Amino acid sequence: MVNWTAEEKQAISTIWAKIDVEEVGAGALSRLLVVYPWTQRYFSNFGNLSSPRAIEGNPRVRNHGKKVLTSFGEAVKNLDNVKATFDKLSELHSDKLHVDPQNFRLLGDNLIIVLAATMGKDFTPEAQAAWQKLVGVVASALSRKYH
Ligand code: HEG
Repeated sequence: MVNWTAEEKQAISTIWAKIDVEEVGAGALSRLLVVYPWTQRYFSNFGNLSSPRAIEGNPRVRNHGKKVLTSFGEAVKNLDNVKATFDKLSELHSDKLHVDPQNFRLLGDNLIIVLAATMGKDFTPEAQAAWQKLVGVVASALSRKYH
């Protein structure tokens, strides 16, 4: 059970309200695929991923990034219940997609970097700390059904 302070909850929802889900979701997934190219293996049906420009301009990457961050938003709305919120999704990533759970952390790191770049001064150290905690909680919730 994770405990959130009122300040952490506030910091998370303040930033979330400012996020363009498509832009930030696409940015985080694109960076993941560029910085950690072995993550491309899960998206072999997405077409051209042969260069950073191809990845950033790939509509399927964009669409999937939006889908992932929209889903991430369920954690924002259910901060006290993130594990149960991602039960089914954890099963899917484990049993069907066979995604190495280490990649959830790498995606979280890239999300933080994109937030820092897009939010500028709004992404205070306190806001970063709360988001850093959130991406960790999401990664562990998604890793729960691996066995
Ligand atoms: Mg995953 C599908 C959420 C990280 C690879 N991911 C999905 C779907 C959601 C989702 C909502 C659609 C599920 C459905 O169709 O029912 N993913 C999600 C979250 C996070 C995450 C919330 C982390 C915050 N995913 C993630 C990572 C990888 C990955 C790090 C691989 C490096 N996801 C993946 C693949 C699919 C999904 C390959 C299927 C894509 C497709 O074929 O369309």
